Amino acid sequence: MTAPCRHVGLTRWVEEAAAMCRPQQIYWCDGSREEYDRLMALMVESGTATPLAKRPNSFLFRSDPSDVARIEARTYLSTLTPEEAGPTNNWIDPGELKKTMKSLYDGCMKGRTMYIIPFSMGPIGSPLAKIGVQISDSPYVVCNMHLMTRVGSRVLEALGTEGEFIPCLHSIGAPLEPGQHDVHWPCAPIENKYISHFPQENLIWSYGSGYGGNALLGKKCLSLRIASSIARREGWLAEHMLILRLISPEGRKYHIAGAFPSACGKTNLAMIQPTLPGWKAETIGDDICWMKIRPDGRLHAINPETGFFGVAPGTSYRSNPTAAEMLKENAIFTNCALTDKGDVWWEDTDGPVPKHLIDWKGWDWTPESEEPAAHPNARFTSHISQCRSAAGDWEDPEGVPIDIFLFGGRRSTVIPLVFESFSWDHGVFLGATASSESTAAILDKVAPVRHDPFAMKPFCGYNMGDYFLHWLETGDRLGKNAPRIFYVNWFRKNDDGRWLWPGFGENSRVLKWMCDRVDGKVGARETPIGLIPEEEDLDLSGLSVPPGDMEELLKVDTEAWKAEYFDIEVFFDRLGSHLPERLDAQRKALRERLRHF
Ligand code: OXD
Ligand code: MN
Repeated sequence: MTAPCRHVGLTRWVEEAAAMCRPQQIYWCDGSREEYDRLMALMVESGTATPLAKRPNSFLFRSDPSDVARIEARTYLSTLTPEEAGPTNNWIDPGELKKTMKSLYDGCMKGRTMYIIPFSMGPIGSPLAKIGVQISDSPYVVCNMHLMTRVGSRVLEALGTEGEFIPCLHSIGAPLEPGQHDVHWPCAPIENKYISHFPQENLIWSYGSGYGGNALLGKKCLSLRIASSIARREGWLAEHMLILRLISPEGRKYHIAGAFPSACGKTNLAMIQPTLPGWKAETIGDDICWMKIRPDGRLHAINPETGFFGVAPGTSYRSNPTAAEMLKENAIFTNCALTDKGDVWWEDTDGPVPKHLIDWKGWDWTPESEEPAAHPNARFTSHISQCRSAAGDWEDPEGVPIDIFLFGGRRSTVIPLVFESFSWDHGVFLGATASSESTAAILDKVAPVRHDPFAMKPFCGYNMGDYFLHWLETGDRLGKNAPRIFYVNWFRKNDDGRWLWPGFGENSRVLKWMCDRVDGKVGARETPIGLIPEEEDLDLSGLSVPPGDMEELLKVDTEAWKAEYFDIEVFFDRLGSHLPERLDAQRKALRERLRHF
């Protein structure tokens, strides 16, 4: 196909990539519905996609068992010096990394089509949006990008002849020789997978994986790793946060941005159905949030994506009725199990466990089988237009003004249900010291509890210490307009392993306390770790929590916090001279408060 593109720089980059990767053909994506249907039909014909009889226009994919999640050990931040990447990123010298990857890219698209996917993160033309162009040899990636971003000709038009774009080169790393039979999920072996970022050039090179954040390069690679480094230079924030609007019975709107590591219920919270009478919630985004200080002096947020790439296991009418409805049609499923009636299934969904399934690896499965039927990181992809809780103005190019920041993680002990920071600096300290128990969204084995500052450990595109400083300085610029900062933990358990808090829609009670704090309507008790509600400050009407559980949920166990404190100290020490003094002061202040409590 001849290039529909008048942009000399883009045309040249595509020609260079084609000369290196040597595809059989080049195809420029127009982003149309017809294109989506045609590529899906091709994948059904080749056996890669299974149409689902029970869900109109929905398809199941099964990946290679080596390609099921983000691989942090194969993800690189190739800044000029290791110090710029900092101790939380994997670093390789850019020259060396490019040399290795060029030899992998050499001829890697033989026998395949090279798709050129122009895309916009953020509404086209928004002052907060960025344009990227992904080159990929995966039609699965093209279809997912259609749902997750704004793809095609209208992006090329916005780019014009010399607009700025972020080049994203992706190959599954599985050339096809003439006559060679293709497999259902071609990819490269683990040791040849590279997800590489070159922040100095705003460049992304990904090789060997076709899965999720490794391959849909607009998401984690562009919108978080590269965007966070651009945001630091340009004075804004690119964050791993959901965006939620809460509306009180009186019609007052509160905007919440929340950072949680993957598999901490972020999508569920973004689609919460408040149980408190009269309260409503609207979804603006479930994963990524770009924020800029606008002329009103407040921090405005947009969701740069257009869809959800959510974890399927655990999604049900109980945990997330909005998602359960959303997935009834027009969805892509990856690594879920298949029922005999042509539906998808996963662990912890509604209804009885089927007597027979085809599991995510394509094998027969029965309830006696030892392994789960769906992979724990099985995913759904769905466009936001399918989501009944999506705010009518979710795409407003000006974004929404943020009132509240939430940090959190999955911790069965120690961390109370909710507390508020004493100040902006203390709030940044809470974000910086956030931790969570390990999840299935990453392939690598990690410690049972790991520090995941701002839920950005895998996604921060520069030195984490400098990132903390950027947050502190953003607070200085916001002054009295700075959002309030809270920390939550929905995942506390008692000694017998029973959940202490019902979670899901009931979390609205905790969110209401925050809104009331913003409006100065409700009190809090000062503790060494922050401001905690008294039981009577929370609206618990109509909720029956077993006696003693609320006390446990709102308790500060000083001895356990002293142990927690030492972990923080060890983590902060790793940042060396990049740890901002103001955060070190927060650390010392916590130590003093714990000592005197
Ligand atoms: C995600 C993640 O997939 O954070 O959103 O892992
Ligand atoms: Mn995420």
